[in-house]
Amino acid sequence: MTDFRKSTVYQIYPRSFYDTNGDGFGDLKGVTAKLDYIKELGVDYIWMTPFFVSPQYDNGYDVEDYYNIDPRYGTMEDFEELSREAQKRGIKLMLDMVFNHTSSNHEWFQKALAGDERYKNYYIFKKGKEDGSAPTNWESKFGGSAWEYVPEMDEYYLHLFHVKQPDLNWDNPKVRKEVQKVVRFWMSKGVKGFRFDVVNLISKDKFEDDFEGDGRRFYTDGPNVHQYLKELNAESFGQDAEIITVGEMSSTSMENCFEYAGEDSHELSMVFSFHHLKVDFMGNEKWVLVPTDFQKLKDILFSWQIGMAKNHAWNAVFWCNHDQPRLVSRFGDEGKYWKKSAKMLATIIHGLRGTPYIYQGEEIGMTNTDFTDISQFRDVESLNHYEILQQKGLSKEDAFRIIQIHSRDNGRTPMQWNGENYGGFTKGMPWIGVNENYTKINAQSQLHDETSIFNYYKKLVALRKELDIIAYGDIRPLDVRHPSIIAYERIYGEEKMLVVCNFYKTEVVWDSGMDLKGFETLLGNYSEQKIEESKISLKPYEAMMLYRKR
Ligand code: TEU
Ligand code: CA
Repeated sequence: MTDFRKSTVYQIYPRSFYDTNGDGFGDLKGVTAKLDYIKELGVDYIWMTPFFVSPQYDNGYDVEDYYNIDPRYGTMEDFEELSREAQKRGIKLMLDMVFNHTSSNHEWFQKALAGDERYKNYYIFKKGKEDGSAPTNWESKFGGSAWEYVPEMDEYYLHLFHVKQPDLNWDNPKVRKEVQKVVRFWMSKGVKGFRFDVVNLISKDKFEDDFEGDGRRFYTDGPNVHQYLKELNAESFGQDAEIITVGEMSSTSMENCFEYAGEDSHELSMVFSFHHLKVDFMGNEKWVLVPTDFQKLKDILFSWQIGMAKNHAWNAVFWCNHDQPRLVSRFGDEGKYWKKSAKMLATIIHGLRGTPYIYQGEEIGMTNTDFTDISQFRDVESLNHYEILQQKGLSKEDAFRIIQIHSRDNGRTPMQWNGENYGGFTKGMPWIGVNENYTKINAQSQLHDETSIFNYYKKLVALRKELDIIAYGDIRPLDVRHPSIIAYERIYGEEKMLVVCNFYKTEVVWDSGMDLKGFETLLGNYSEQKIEESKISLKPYEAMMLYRKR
């Protein structure tokens, strides 16, 4: 049995991965076709974002039928073939379960709208205020009110996300049973991993106006969330010790994560939290342009590392996913130091305590989109906020600039496989533009280049398997206040590992304050490391992992 603490997960956004039938959408057969590539990277799991039947208002996070595959992505036979082929290669599948909400096309919601009380109770319908306005002033994460009025019922339903994504009522035991059934169905198909979408939002507490924020404090980490997760665990995935789970935790608190991902809490194996990725936000406000707060990034990363370890809880560690801009564009350098900075950023994450996740294209250093016009964007969140920003008084140009930087579409342009048309993603017309830099940045050109970003990731994945210290060692942050260095030490018995990275392009000499005699280099993004007594000289974006047996 693979120990998930030694494992690495590769995330696939199937619609942008590889298209086998020329309709411009990636598909399940496309994932099967690329399994050897994934195997080459050495990862243990593939997390695939939702490919269930869906009208695709939110690219599959609006599920209409949890038991069937959307024809756009293929068939159940395609899924079974993928599962078999993955298994042959020692790769397990992790599916994405979206249970905070369904699509408004879901049979349950349709019945609810038709007046069936049983199904009305599956969702959160409320009367408006006395003046007829929405029950609370909560905002949808995609912009606008979180409530939608249904005239026939004279009631509103809650949608924390898209208006086509009504929130489920987890306080109804029937809903919880339905959800358990879905998980068991996919377990019966041999699935060994589950990612639960925004699962800390399932227990809504008080339906009150929020005069301090957008409402999130009334539904985040709600009062029954732990109980519901323990129940889901007991009634489904907890019955198979091989299954690993990760909860996507929106605006969560660390204290809650001790329990969500605690060794003995019987909830989930690990959690995604996002605080370390809000370091280029203004508080919770994403639609602004502010420089990265490096100190904040370190403080958050390290406090989670230490806090979770102390409380015997496990982190998922990551920079990227389908909701995030591309890593090199965001925290590195797309230009001269593209390769160096991509490797440096990878080093930071892959040396940490936790299970690392690599998002498709990250391993070849893909960059943000090169879109020049709003019509090229597809994501509903981006399009909504483009309008909202202008309503707030921003010019078209300023609003566009913000979308360019923060849009989720940055992470959703097609995987760049080779130098052929559309980066080899499709023979048809891709559903979203391919970045023109595919001639330079593509998988094919990196596979056989020892110095490529791909091969660097491959080494990081292998090292975690080889060295127990990476998986199990304690962590101690070093020189946390340093303005350009991020460094930490891992400790495991007599062994020590040192991770030192220059986050910027200015060369710097760092005094570690310790005797570095006996340390050997495990990995670095320059061919030689300059270490003298306690000092390390770091070139632009230099990163290294050093190791000493005792
Ligand atoms: O995302 C949850 C979420 O709150 C954010 O990632 C959000 O999409 C964004 O940061 C807002 O600025 C999950 C999925 O990963 C995402 O793709 C879905 O759209 C969302 O849930 C709804 O299911
Ligand atoms: Ca296709």
